[in-house]
This record gives sequence, C-alpha cells and structure tokens, in this order.
Amino acid sequence: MTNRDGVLKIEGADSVLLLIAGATNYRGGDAAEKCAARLRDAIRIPYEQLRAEHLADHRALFRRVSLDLGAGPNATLPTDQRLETLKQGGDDPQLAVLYFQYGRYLLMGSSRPGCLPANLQGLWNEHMNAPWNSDYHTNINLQMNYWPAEVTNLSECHLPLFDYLDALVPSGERTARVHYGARGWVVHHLSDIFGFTAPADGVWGIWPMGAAWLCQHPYEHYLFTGDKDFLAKRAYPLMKGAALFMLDFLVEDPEGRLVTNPSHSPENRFRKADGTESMFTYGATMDLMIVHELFTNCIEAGKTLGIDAAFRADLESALSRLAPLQIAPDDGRLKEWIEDYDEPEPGHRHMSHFYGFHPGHQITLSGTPDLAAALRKSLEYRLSHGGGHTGWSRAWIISFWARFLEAEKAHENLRALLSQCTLPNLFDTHPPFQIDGNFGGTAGIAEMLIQSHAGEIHLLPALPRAWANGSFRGLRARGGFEVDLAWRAGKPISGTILSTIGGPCPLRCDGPLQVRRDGVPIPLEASGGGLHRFDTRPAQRYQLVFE
Ligand code: FUC
Repeated sequence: MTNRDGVLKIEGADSVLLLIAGATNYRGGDAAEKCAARLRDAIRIPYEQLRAEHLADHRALFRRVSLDLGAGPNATLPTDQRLETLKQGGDDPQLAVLYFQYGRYLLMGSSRPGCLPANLQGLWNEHMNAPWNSDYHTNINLQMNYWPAEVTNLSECHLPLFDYLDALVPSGERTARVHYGARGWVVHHLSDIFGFTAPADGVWGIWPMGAAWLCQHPYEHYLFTGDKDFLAKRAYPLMKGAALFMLDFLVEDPEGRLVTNPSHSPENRFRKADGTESMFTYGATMDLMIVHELFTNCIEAGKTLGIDAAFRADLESALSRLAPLQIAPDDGRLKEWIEDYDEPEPGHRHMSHFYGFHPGHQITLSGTPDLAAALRKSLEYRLSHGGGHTGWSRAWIISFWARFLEAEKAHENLRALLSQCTLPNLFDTHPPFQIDGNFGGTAGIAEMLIQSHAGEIHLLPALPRAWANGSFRGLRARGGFEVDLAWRAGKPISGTILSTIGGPCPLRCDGPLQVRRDGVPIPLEASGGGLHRFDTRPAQRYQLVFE
C-alpha cells in the first residue's frame, strides 16, 4: 500500500477493508483528533464484529415496522428502471414500500439521539456551499423532516429536534426581547446550528411563527408516547415559552379581534385592489391556526400536569378573541389571508392555510365539516393551478388527500412524487435534492394506512385500489398504541393493538369487529359509522377479529 500525493494505492490485494471516520468541532475539540481516535478503536475490531454491531443497531429500529402492499412485476428491477416504468404508467406497489422504508432509513441515518437534527439534505450534503446553506428552514421543511418520526415507530429519532429547540431558546428569547419587546422565545423562517433566530433572507424572513409551529413536535411526541415526564420537563417549557411570545405579540385589529402583525402566509404574495403586490398583512390564516393549536395544546398540557391555572386562563381568554378562520363568500374556499386579496400565484408551493388540517387538526371532516369542505375547494383550486410542483409540496398533498379520505387522489399524488420529484437513488428533489419530500412522502404513506389525529384510530382511512391486499406491522398511533393489520380486497381481516400505557382505545374501521385479549372477547362500545371503543390495560396486546 502506498499513500502519495493524496492517492492511496493498493496492489496485490483481493479485498480491502476501508474504515472511514468523520467528526466535527461544532461542540468543541479537535475534529482530526476525534477521527484518529475512532479509527484507532475501530481497527482493533474485526470486520465481522463491526458489521454485526452495525446490523444490530440498525435492525433494532428498522425492524419495528414492516409493510407489504403486494409484490408487483418490477420488484427485481433496478430502482431507476422502476421509476421509469412508473412514469410510463406502470404500477409498482412494492416501490411505495421501498420509498416508505427508505424514508425511515434516512431518518434513522440522519437523526439519532445525541446528534443534530436532520437538515435540508438530511446529512447527505455534497457541496461546500449547499443549497440554502444546508440549514433548518422552519416554515415547513424542518417540521416535515419529522412527520414520519412517531407514526413509523422511530420516536427516539425525534429527540435531536427537541435538543435543538432547547439550544435555540436562549437566542430565541433574546430575539423576542430585542425585536418585539416580548417575553418567551421566537424563531423566524430559518435557523442554523449556531442558534440563529432573527429575521433573515428578505421580507418573508419576518415570520415570527417558527418556534410556535416547532412546538407541535414535542407535544406530538407526548401524545404518541404518553410520557408525562417528557411532557413536564421537556415539551411544556418549550411550548409555554413560545406561547408567552405569542401572548405578547398578538394585537387587536380594528374590530377588536386578536391577530398577528406583521404577518404573511409563508413566501406567498398577494395583490391589493390598487394593483400593487405585497407579502405583509396581519392575521394570515396560518398564523391564526398555529396560535390556536399552540394555545390549545398548552391548555391541555397544563391540565394534564395540573399546573399553571392562571396562565391557562390567559390563553383561554386570548383564544376566545382570536380572529376566526374565514370562508370566501364568492367561491367557498378557505381564505389564506384575513382580507380579500387576489393571488398572483394561485398554484403556490406553500399551502400554509392548510396547517390546521394537516399537520394540525383544528379542522377535521367530522368536527368542522364546513371548514373542511372549504379547504377541499382550496386544494382543488391550488392543484388546478399547478400546485405541488416542488418535492416537499407534492409530498404534503398526499397527506391532505389522505385526511380527506380520498385514497385514489392520495395515491395519484404519491405516484406524482415518485415520477416527478424523485431522483434515481430515491432522494427527493425540490429540485435540487432536498430531503423533506422523502420524509413528507413517508409520512403521507403512513397517513393513508392509519390516522389518529381526530381522537380516534382510523384503520386504512385512504387505502387505494392498487394496495387491495397487504399488511403492516408496528405503526404507532396517538395514545401509546402500536398497531399490526392485515387486509384483503380492501377490507381488514386481522390485526393486533398493543396498548403501551393503557386507557380507552377508540377504533374506526370498516366492517364488524371483535376485540379479544388472550382469546377472551372484550366488551365493545359501538357508536356508529364504524367507531368502536374499548378499554385497554398498559402493556397488553389485543387481537382484532373482523367478521
Ligand atoms: C422554503 C421553500 C423553498 C425551499 C426552502 C428550503 O423557503 O419555500 O421552496 O424548500 O424552504
């Protein structure tokens, strides 16, 4: 072996073991030293053992979930050819499985406890000057990276995000104080590992909603795991700080309603009656939805923990004065802005006023049918004007249709994601390569198979015809549940539910249902429309029998 002029040359060998180390001085220390130490340790371990350790580490997370949507004819072709076949109109349900599991793999690879969260390229940035500096955009992108974390049973991969939020708080508090004279903490539309929280990038950088949106994540982590200790020590302090900022930031509009100001609907602009274009307004719909959700979550969390009654009263009072969501009288769409404005770009990639439908759940089909119907019109309008043209935007649409229980439309958009916004190695392309679409697409597939945002677990809410026969194992639902399910001809045939923390299990599914524990039937309370309720005990598994 020779190592000359930066070239390693190996001769006369029939195999080579390469050990590669990478390190950073981000948290101090000498990166080269760290690499050398790791290599010194690794070289002492035989290859077989290194590999076995890697496999054990990988499998512990990866094998929690399996998904089978039927084989299809192309399963043995290389990925680029499969994508090509899909573009030509072919069907390949197993490619959806591959994409789904690849998304889980990418999250496992880019977001492990103790590390930084996945950035715009996950950690697979190949540039010295990466697109958007390989940073954390907080007006959709960072959040989308974590949409699959809980439902696809990678809850601990969510933790780096919470560490990151903790690290942003001190500078977020300073920005809140200096820019707005407000309490609490704020993040604008992008941030980085050095604690950047101030406005940046142009007028659309004045969007002080990042922390409030990001606080959805620790609360969702609690909802999926039921970990009250996490809620008390980690989630609630973050949420309360973001809510304090909002309480100070909200102002009265001329009609006495509370609104955000200044405000804009992420990166979208509008045309006023005098023909001029602007981004800034007050009380953009997304802001109202984010504030509504944050305050509601804080109130629920405070009640669960039995703390902060006075603060809860402040939040309740602000919530009751928040400007309402509005349906446009002329065309019945949900308004993106508080005023009636023209839209110069009606197919804009951001669909921010859908926030309260997904990833939030202020709007649901059964809870707020009028708003849901208005939003559906907004979605159809957006799509008919070219919406969904970036990878992440297309991925988001899959989840919208899944929540509208429109299986074929969700599937159509998954096909579009794969055929128009996916590179031959299955990386998502904005373009350029940007990983959020992978994670959004993975979450979208999960959303087609199981939903739990509306106070019930909905099995197979948006199962397309192409996936008529299949099964999954290990998907998670809010309330600490883990679900396995098999189906034939579009109908569930068997399944199990593991209750990790106990409590009532409201289950919506197609057809008659029996629930058994250790073979013994459990009393079911049926409330129509396929909704069944039963009580569960912690760490008990329940068999679902559909007959
Ligand atoms: C937001 C989006 C862009 C891009 C960037 C990283 O600003 O509007 O489309 O995804 O983040």
